[in-house]
Amino acid sequence: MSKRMEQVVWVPDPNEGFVLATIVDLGMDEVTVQPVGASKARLNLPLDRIYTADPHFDDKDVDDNCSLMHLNEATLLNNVKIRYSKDKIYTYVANILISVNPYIEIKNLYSTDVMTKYKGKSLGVLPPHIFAIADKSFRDMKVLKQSQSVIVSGESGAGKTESTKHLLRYLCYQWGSSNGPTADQKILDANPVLEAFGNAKTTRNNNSSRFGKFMEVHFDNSCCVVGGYISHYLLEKSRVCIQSSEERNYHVFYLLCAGAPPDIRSKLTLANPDDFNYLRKGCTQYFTNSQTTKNLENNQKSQLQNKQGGLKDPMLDDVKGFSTMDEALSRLGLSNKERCDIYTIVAAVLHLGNIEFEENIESTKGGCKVTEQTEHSLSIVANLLSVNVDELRQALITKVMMTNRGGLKGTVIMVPLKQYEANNARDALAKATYGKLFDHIVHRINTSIPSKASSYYIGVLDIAGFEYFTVNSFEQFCINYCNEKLQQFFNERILKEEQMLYEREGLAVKKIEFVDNQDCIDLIESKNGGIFNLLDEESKLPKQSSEHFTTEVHKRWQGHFRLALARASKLKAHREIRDDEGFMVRHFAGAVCYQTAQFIDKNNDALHANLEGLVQESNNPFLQSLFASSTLGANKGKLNFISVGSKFKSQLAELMEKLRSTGTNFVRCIKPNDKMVDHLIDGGSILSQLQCSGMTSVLELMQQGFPSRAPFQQLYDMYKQRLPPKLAQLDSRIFSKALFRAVGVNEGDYKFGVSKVFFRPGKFAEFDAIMHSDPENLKEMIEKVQKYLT
Ligand code: AOV
Ligand code: MG
Repeated sequence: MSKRMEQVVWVPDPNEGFVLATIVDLGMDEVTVQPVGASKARLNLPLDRIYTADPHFDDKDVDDNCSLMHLNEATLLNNVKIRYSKDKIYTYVANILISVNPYIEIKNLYSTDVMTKYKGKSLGVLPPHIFAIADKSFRDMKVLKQSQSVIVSGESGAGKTESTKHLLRYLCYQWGSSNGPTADQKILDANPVLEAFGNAKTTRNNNSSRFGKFMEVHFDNSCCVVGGYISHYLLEKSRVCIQSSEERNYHVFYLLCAGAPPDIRSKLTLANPDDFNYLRKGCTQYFTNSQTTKNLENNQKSQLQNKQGGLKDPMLDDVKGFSTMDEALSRLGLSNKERCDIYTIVAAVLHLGNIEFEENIESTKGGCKVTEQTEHSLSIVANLLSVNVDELRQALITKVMMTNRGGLKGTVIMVPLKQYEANNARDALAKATYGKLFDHIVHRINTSIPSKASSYYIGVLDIAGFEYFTVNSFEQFCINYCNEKLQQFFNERILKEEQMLYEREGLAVKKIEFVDNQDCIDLIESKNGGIFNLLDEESKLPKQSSEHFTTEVHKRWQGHFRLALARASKLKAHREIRDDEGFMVRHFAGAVCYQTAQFIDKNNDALHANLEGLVQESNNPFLQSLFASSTLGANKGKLNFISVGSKFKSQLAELMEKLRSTGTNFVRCIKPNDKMVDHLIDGGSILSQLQCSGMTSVLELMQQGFPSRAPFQQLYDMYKQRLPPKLAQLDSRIFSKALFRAVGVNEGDYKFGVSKVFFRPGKFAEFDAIMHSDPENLKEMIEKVQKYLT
């Protein structure tokens, strides 16, 4: 006991994640600890909340966390922290890569020299790197003759999109052809375009992707890049009309105002972003042209530079941004006319936002009209969209409805809209138009990148991780649902692959169980009263209400472990929520309380019948084509409903099927702090990200198994130079066995498989230490090996 009492342990700490402490007293099921540090008081903790610290915890870090002695969340956090302080942003946990956003350009981390170094190297030969994962995917694809995917996850600003770009760049650099407008160049050109239209400045990330994507790089028989394909998910359309304070709309709006050549700007009547309602409701600073950008941003720029150590923020140059986007579009094969068509739609959306309405006091029917001051905007929009100005006006301020009363049954009537309804109609048109434009752009990029002769692909998934805010709405619900599915897949893969490996290698390791989250997935997606299903049902009712929908959810899932009343949630909401205003879901990564007020609205992708009719009959063929695939027309006057949830559900099912058919690699991105600055680490937040990404459960699994492994050949190669030539010629397996006996490794600490030797946690390091000990010791070892072999 007295020995244990001096033991150094990790104990939980709300700010730092874990802090060091010494054990003062061991009770029956509680431990008394003294945290290290002068002012800290003693704590009583349950036994399972303290973790033994590894020796040399204070400065020694390891490339692969699995080579530590004690595998748990505390030692992982410590290892990641120490590495980060040494600018080692990457760490492995077996084959999973953890990547911590440095918020600063680390010199020479992604140069072509480094790319060359990583080519063909097995994982673990060189320090952990995103390039190593790219290379592994490629080698797996080639050897196993199977497509591969890399799942990149993490919260907003953790570095997913940057990681994705490094992965794609590596693949294209190594196996693309180097000249001409080839597939690989087009894959790389897709990014600035997607970012212009789908990224925006938020409070969490100056270049936040507001959509998810799966980018495939296709290879032919001889493993050269021959094509690509992009799938996209859930563009945040609400941002087109409104942004939170300090946030911006999609980059492209500013790029166009600031960077488009004068002739385009005057044709589209674009000038200062401040002139537009859709750009005014958010960030207070705009970057109108190089000059004003400088003025407006000087303050912020220097702040950023102070904070980010001169990290260049591409956001600050909208002028350059425009030409980058425009040139990329052009290289992708879009003609001047096509690009102009696109910019015209973007401008139309901006002008649309400037149309305002007021109550129509002159009319006996009530309703509203376009204000005098904004008639001008109305005609600009009509002009840009090539629709008749009066038809546009009419479509914005009235609604077509089918009567179902008495003798008038089946008659189409025009119902005047109230002012706020007209505002909604205008915003709906803007969101729908922008959404369709985004779909078109992705589609257009896909048609531009050839994909013939493809044998296999490597797909990279860049999609937002689990999230919860003070107020959570439909967007969080969808993204967390997606993360439940990905988590299930992660568990399946990591555990299954681990177990398969043990089986293949003939190791008798008992099956490891994990918490299955299928019940949570069912709650959300079940055809039989799942939340999406209930929401669609509600949307089809003539009189919809979010209170009714919410009550139905509670009724259907009463008593289910995963669902609870919103007020059961201990999470802080802005205000108390009534039972019919929301619900709480117990996700794998924690409980989230959702407010359902806007679920019905946000779940509906359809436009008012007359607005859709208007754009479909436009004289602008491009606009017409954007809306061509819509389902309307036939059911004019009926309730229009296109379910966002159902679409996402089936897209996700398709994605999961793809992922299941590929070999997978995981990259977990971690955001070090909320301030977006370098060299600052918020331990508590990192710990919770590690937990949310399932990393801590992987460690639990590994701790029970044999996490470090080395192929016989690799062991052999590792120690070859230290052996006499005669020994170095032996069969690697026989040699390894003799070596293990000679070194005297404890029987329980390792297992021999068919091609590898497996070590219990931390044991490989011990073994390696012996092998690298003083020459006398080694000599003795070699003599022993020789003795065993004769
Ligand atoms: P995200 O994709 O995970 O957020 P990003 O990849 O956009 O995050 O990264 C956010 C910012 O962090 C970038 O704009 C860079 O300034 C910086 N950064 C990320 N990775 C690196 C790196 N490896 N080296 C240097 N700086 C980096 V979101 O899309 O918001 O969920 O929706
Ligand atoms: Mg992103």
